[in-house]
Amino acid sequence: MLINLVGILLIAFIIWWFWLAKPKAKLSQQNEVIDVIADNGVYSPSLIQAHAGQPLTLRFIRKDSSPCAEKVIFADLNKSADLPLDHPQDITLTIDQPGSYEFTCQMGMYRGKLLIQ
Ligand SMILES: [Cu+2]
Repeated sequence: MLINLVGILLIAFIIWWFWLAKPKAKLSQQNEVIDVIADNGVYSPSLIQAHAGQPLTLRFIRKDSSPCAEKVIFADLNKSADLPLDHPQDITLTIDQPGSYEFTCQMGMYRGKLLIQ
C-alpha cells in the first residue's frame, strides 16, 4: 500500500518535472543588462521577456568550455555572436515585432527564448 503511494507520487513528480515545469521568465526593464549564463547545456535565464521597440542588452557569460557553447545564434533575427569562455559578451537587440524569438547554440542543444510584447 505504502509502496504504491510512493510509486504514484514518483510518477506525478516525473510528469511535473518533464512536462509541466515551465522556466520562469525574466522580465527586462528599460536600460537593464540581463546576464545570461551558458553552462551545463542550459542558458539561464532561458526565457526573457522584453518590450518591442526597446533596446535589449543580453550579457552572455559562457562557463561551459565545450565547443557546443561557443556560439549563440538568433536565427529569426539573422544575428549570431561568438562567446569567449568566461568573457562576458554583450549583444544588443531591438526587436520591433512582438513575438517569440529563439536563440540557440549552433547545434540547437542550448535553447532560450525571447518573448517580445
Ligand atoms: Cu551546442
